[in-house]
Amino acid sequence: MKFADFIKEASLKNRSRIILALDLSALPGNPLFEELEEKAKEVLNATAPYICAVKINMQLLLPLGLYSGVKRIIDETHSKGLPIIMDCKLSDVGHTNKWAAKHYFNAGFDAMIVNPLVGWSGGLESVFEVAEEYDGRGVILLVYTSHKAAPESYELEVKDPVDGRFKPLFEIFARRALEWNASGVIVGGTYPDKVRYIHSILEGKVPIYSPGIGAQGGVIDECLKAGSSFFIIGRSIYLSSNPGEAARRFRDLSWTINETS
Ligand code: NUP
Repeated sequence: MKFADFIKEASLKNRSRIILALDLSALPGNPLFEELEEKAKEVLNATAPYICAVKINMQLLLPLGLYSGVKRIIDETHSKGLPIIMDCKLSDVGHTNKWAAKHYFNAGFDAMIVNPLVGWSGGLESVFEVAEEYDGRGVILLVYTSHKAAPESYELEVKDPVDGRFKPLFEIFARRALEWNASGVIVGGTYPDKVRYIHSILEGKVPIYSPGIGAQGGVIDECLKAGSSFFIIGRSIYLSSNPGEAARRFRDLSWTINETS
């Protein structure tokens, strides 16, 4: 099943727009290091009925390894009928990107997050090609990050090669999502005004994924009204004394309207 359909189906089934950022981590020597996979699976099991996808980042990939612990987490996620996204923010040259995409998709990831800064030709073109070869896996573009310094880079005024006018960098990135037929864009939930503006550029054709909810200060309701389709949440769930209950609460907040866009 294509990624876009997979996440939509999981979202409707669990009535949730919450993507679990499964970011537990530990260094060797820390007792958690040996139990990392088990603890990650515990959080996954507790939250699975209330989420529509899982997202993996370097916190688990580096200690567990792609074809060992992470592969088992991918399989466990799929066994619950949920898609899983690799948050690698890829931004290298084409042949390197191509191998990264092949490995992530071969291991079973349904989508990956990439950085549009590197551009199309000799950059991300190869990733979109590999995603198609793997029967429509997803490619999600990082358009406006959630952290404090985001405006310092994403609002840099740059000359648009299409019309020669100066625009903030994130506007060019949003347009690339449309041109490249991306499966989604990341826009920080800490900037609901940017979610609204980017939603208007995308005309509802590309779903907005918003990290930064909870621990970073973003609020679901504001982003939902501004146009976010999905909410990526990590610490406010996995550091909670009851991750299942925390996920359920966020799920209820995320599902105040009935259809995924
Ligand atoms: O702009 C971004 N902000 C962000 O927090 C883009 C991201 N991919 N993330 C990731 O989302 C971050 O690396 C982490 O994996 C997750 C948010 O986690 P938390 O702040 O909810 O714990």
